[in-house]
This record gives sequence, structure tokens and C-alpha cells, in this order.
Amino acid sequence: MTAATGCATQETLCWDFEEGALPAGWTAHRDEFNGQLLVDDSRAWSGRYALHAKELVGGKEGTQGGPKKTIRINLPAQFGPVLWGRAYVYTTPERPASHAGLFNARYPRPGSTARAFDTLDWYEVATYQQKYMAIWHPPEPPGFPEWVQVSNTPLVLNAWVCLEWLFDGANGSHPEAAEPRVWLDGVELKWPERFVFSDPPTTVPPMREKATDFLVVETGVFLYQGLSVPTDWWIDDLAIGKQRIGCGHGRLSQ
Ligand SMILES: [Ca+2]
Repeated sequence: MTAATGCATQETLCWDFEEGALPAGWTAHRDEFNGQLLVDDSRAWSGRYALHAKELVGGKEGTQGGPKKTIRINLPAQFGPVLWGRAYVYTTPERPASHAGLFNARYPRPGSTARAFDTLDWYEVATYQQKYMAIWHPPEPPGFPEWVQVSNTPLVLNAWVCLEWLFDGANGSHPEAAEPRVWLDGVELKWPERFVFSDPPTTVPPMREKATDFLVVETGVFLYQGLSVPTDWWIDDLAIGKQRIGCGHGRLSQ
């Protein structure tokens, strides 16, 4: 919670992980297959510590089910329908082919009083087939039919990247919530592959229901298919706000 996180405005929520342990408010969520999610000092973008998804492995590529290690936190009340995020992410040693979620944010369905995690619509930032991806989902399970956008930008290995995302669940006067947008080191990603995923398959896109308030966010790494190569991710200087946070602060605390 220092200036090094790039969090200038009070409304922005920031986590630099310099406590050396899971920050206040976060709770363990998913824990499937092998590996660990912890805060450690093995690699950091800023300071000494980062969130580390360590040696995740399990299942087989092409088969549903994979390692999932995540944490979640409830947002302040009346967060609003527009969520900007920013995180520095480091991935090694190989690019997973499987769907690897990194961050998601969830909100109640229009007119619904349900607040349980599995009743919420959600946006997601991930990688898939070794490229960056963003998705809008109905409640999980099953989380589909979902609107999938796959970029033509390969997942960056063995280097820190700054990922930013915009989940605009209001989308002005449009009848549906906006498609997710993602930036890599300040450059907005393009989505040459866009499709509906469902099981069984459908060609009918989901209605992206509009948001009133984002309620809860989840981070860590969650593979929806198997991962046969033990893989590490680090996430540092995670920030969430109602306005764009940006990447420009540099490694001020080193
Ligand atoms: Ca840090």
C-alpha cells in the first residue's frame, strides 16, 4: 500500500504483497490439482514480494480439469459497474495451451438479490492456446455459454509484463455490458478470434447482462484444462479501480 504500487487515488485498491503474506481481506478460494499459491520473495516486480503460483501441474491438455489455485476478495459496497485493473505478471517456463485464468470480477445478475459466488455474472482475463484472452461469462458453474475473445499476441515468457483490463458492465446506453478490453504494456490487444463457447456447443452468443456493482474479484491461476509442464506465475502490484491505473510508475521501491 505504498506509492510504489502506482496507486495515487484513494479509490484505487492496491496490493504490492510486501507484507510477505496474503494481504488482509483475501481468502483462499480454489485449490485443485498440484502446486501452491503463496506470497514469497522468489521474484518480484517491485519491492521484495509477489503473489506466486508455484509449480502448478495436473491433468492433461485437451481434457477438462486442471490446476487451480486462487484467492478472492470482496470489493467495497457500491463499487460500481466499471472496473479497471492492472497487474504485473511473469510466466515461466512454457506457454500453456490450456485456458489459464489470471483475474476475474463478478457482479449480480440484473434484478437478482442473489450474492453467492456461483450466482454472479463475470468477466475474466486469461491466456489460451499460448495467447492472451478475455471472456464474459454467465454464472459458474457452468460459466457458459461464454463470449470468448482470443488475441493474436503470444503470452510473454520469462519477463514481467503489465496487463491492464477494463470491464465496463454499464456500457452507457447500450443494451448489453461491454466486451472486455485488455492492454499489454500499454498497447490494447486485438481479438481476431471471437466465438461462443458452450458445452454442448451453441452459436447463440450470451446476452451480456449489465452490472450495477462489481462485488468480488479473484486472482491467482486457474486452468480449466490440464497442465503437464509444471509452470510458475508471479503477480505483483495488483490494482483495481474505477478509472484507468496505468503502468507507468516503474520499480520505485527497489
Ligand atoms: Ca511486491
